[in-house]
Amino acid sequence: MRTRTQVGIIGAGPAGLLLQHMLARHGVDSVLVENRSREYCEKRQRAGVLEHGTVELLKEIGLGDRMMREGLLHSGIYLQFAGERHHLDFPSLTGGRTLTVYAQTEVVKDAIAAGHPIFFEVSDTAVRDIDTERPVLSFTDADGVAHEVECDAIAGCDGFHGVSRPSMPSLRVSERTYPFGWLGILATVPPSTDELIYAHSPHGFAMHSMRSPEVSRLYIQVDPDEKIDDWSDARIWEQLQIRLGHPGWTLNEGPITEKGITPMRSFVAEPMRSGRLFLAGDAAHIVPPTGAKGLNLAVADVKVLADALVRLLVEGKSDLADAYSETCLTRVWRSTWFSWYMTSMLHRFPVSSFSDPAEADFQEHLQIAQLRQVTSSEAAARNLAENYAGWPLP
Ligand code: RFL
Ligand code: PHB
Repeated sequence: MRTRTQVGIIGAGPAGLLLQHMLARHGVDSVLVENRSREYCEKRQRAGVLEHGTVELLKEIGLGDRMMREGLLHSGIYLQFAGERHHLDFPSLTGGRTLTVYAQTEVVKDAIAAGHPIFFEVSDTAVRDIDTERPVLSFTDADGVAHEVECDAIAGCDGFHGVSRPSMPSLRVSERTYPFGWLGILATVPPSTDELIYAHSPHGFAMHSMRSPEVSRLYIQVDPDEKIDDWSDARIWEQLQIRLGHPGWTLNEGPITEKGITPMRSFVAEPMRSGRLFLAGDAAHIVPPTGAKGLNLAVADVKVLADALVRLLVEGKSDLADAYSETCLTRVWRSTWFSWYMTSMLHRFPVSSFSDPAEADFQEHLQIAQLRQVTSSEAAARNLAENYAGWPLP
């Protein structure tokens, strides 16, 4: 079946869904294809922290009502190390910027509920003719019908394992793989803390986040090749108690409803555009989760892309589309730096990751020195807070 739309979008993650919604508000029509089911997309557990700018954007585009009712407003984080726990107050350090804890999966649900055209459970997604003004998005729908959609532009919002990035003719890739992963759990137990806790400990990093007044989200650093089956619930709680433990504070335990291991890597592909194919979100870049930047970066990309496509397709001007890659990459590299900084400061690097064991000791001392700086110097704290709370959206 041959059809036509203005923008073909691949991927029903936050990037693709929010792009579709922003385009629709400007009268630009689109078709979105997703290879998973709607139920899978709405259940997948991922990020949880929305930057100030992301929250403002969701409100502006009419997707903020439930977030404003159910999201948890946060004014900072705790940093814990060497038996100390310090609070960083973001509003006073950043001139009023706050964070909202509202799960990515809820943002996805809200955007799908907006009701724009989405084909779930597609297969054989492919793009061609991206160097022409009529690129084609092809796929087979859930009923087995083959589609060819002629577009003015295609947005590759299909995550790290999608088909868009491999369709780009030439890319420069920068990459770092960290020698650890994160084991994350969801537990039915009220959070034991008012703000997120990032803990550096001799046993490895741990973090306490949350999803609601009834549900906690917690993470521990593990070896990247660990198997989740080797981690019983009791073993996970034991490590969380050791790593997050603090005098006078209790970590409440509860039933674990979900657990999984995510490897930690940084990845940036440049440029983010070739002809009429534009990459956005995880399709173009991955950051380790320590800085809570992945989702927010995907949102920033599609804000820039929506503006560029409206300008191109409604006003007939290509200036913003031509600048798309460069505009996004400035922020991408800033987030990549911040995610590296948080990751390097907070994790325990295995001795095997150094050529000389004395270097492991050296690294550990540098980390503590850096944490002391961030928790005692207002200038250092402000640097962390400004980056964590996020920069205004373009
Ligand atoms: P997504 O969310 O990965 O969405 C991409 C969508 O594209 C679909 N897709 C295809 N559809 C059609 N045809 C194809 N050939 C396709 N190939 C793929 C996929 O099914 C999917 O629905 O990318 P997007 O929209 O760019 O959003 C980015 C964020 O999801 C991501 O940056 C963060 O969630 C990263 N991330 C985390 N970030 C945090 O800040 N904190 C976290 O705790 C956190 N946990 C995570 C994460 C990423 C994970 N991934 C990608 C493995 C945990 C995991 C498991
Ligand atoms: C989460 O709530 O899942 C979360 C929060 C902060 C991070 C990473 C993940 O840095």
